[in-house]
Amino acid sequence: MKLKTLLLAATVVAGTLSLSAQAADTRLIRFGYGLNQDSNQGRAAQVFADEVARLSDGKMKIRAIGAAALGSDIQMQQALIGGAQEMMVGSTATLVGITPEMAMWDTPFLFNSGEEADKVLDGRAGQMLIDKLEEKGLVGLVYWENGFRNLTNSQRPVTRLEDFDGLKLRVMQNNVFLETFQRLGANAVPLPFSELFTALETKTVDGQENPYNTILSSKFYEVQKYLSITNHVYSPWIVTASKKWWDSLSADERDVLMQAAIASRDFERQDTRKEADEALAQLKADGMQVNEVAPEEVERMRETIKPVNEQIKQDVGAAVWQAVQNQLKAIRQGTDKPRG
Ligand code: TK8
Repeated sequence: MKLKTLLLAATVVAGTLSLSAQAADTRLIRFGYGLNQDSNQGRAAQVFADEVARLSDGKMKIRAIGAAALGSDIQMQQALIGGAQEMMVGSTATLVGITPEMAMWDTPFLFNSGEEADKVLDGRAGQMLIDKLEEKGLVGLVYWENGFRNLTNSQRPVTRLEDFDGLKLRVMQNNVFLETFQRLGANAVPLPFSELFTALETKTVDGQENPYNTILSSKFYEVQKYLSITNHVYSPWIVTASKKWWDSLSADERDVLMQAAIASRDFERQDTRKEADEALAQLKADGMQVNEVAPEEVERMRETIKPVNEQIKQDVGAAVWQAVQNQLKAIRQGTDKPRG
């Protein structure tokens, strides 16, 4: 019995040794994401993978795995926290269950442009929220652009506040989105993105909201007739790593990942903005009926959902809320000083 235990222990030790020897040669890193490979998310994941290979002379290898093949955003976040998966990119909105402060970015009509979002996300406020992830077992690297969200549905063009009445809309798994769309009069149904296409196709829900890029790359135009330009919120994506795993890396390895993440971010924002401009025309060509929403109707929507801001303020705390508002004020007055 004793001998058997000893032998077993020896085998385990040998196994562990050969595993770590292998790991020292090349580190295989699984990087999961939710959209298709042929999307702005997929293209930027590939840039990240290429940069990591280049900067590490091939010693670190990213395996980018899209289409939620590793799970929904929320499932992947749990895998990262537990150490079963190394990295991912996904919506900040789906992180709110773990880090309530992330709800800051769900504030309707917070940013007026992508450039404003870049400054705040890459600035002090963005970093404050990244820092909050650590105690939850995640390491935040950079924010990518998901983009300004617009509404699609299979029932009718949404041109006035009243058009939301009774529309069954899928929302992200997040209380701010749930409350926002309930206040607008919709019947809001939280669902993971990975289940969305089928839910639209089978008419389990009438509609959803996402940037033009995603409406195109996820082929929602095949199952949605109407696209209403609401631009109701700017969504970031965030690149995260498992803290358990991150803590096992050398300083050089972390440096490679951080540098590659920044390169992927800069590529992704440019690529996404360029695609967004072209995507709207493509969606029209694919048969979607597109309508703008008159400024006074946008204003009515904005007023209707204003109380949501009070809830967000409470959830994220005065320090975060004020840091964002102060920077936005400075940006709009032309007195903002870039970090670093
Ligand atoms: C992709 C999601 C997606 C988001 C959503 O995994 O869920 O609607 O906009 O980009 O994170």
